[in-house]
Amino acid sequence: MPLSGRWTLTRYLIEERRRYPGASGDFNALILDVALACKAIARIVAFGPLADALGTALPEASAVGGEVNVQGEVQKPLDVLSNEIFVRMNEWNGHLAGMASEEMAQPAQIPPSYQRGKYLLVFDPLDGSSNIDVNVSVGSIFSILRAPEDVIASGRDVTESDFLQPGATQMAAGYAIYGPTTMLVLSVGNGVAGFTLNPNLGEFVLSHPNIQIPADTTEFAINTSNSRFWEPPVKRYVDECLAGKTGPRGKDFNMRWVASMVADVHRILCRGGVFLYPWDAREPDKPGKLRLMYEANPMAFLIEQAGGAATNGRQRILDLMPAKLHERVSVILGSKNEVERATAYHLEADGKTAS
Ligand code: P6P
Repeated sequence: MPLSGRWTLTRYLIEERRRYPGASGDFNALILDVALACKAIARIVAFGPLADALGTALPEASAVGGEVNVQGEVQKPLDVLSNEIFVRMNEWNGHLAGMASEEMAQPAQIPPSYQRGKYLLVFDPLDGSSNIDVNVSVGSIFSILRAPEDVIASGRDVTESDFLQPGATQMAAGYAIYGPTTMLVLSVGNGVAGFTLNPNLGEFVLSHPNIQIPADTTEFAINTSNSRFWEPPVKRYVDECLAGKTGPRGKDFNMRWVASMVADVHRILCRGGVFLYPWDAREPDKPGKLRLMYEANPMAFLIEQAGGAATNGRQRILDLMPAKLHERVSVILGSKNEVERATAYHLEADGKTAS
């Protein structure tokens, strides 16, 4: 039985590993390196504009995997610097066949001086970074896939197509949220656990052992300034929420929009809710704003593992077959009954019925 407030992330991973007696420990070690990268980013984010003035060094990053090429000062945009931290703190560990990130057009190869492993790491190193300047919570999102068998066997360079796997194949997904506290929220396929960074120990300590999302909610999250660009089923769903007790829902709703996906999803994991970033007519050629591989898929994995649902309005997000590494997708995720209702409205509008 996980002991909240007592187990570290390491203890949790070791206990989870008991389900796989033949496991080598590589998977756990990779997750711990990802967690270390998040701790390094948390430290930089915490200094905000002061980091530049104080020339804050990056001890964690510079001590691991060679020189950090920004001389320790946060003089680069934080999201680019966060990307470099993820790459530097994972490229050397021998567990990865390759990496892909929102900040890199092409996948990153593991340098020939390092051993290559069997996993692929996909990440958005600093999501919501536009909120940094106004001190609103931001986060890092990550997803771990198994590399194709021929990549593992040959140790060859990875290509974009090696990453194009449906979200249902993820072996783990999680995010770090840099807020009043720094937390790591993780699933290795057996539910969702939340860890709070103990600043005195520098350890992620289990604080939310088994996160579950209520099937119903009275809270929705969407950027309503886009309402004139929405499809009719989105408008119908949101208008019914706004009508509250006076409308077909018969109950009042509350609205939240942080404009930082990690913060909005974290709130939903903690107390329920539904998050929508649908297609809109502003850029009709784009299926949505959010990215499938390193935003929607990891978040959908967590949400489903916590008993929620996640669709693109018509299909389960984790079933979608990616065609491009940086492709975008519409996202409706959160409390199961609300996601199913909003999805049913889309299918009804298409002349179909929910399966
Ligand atoms: P908007 C942040 O830039 C982000 O990618 C997500 O974290 C967030 O949910 C969304 O965009 C906010 O978008 O259009 O409301 O600024």
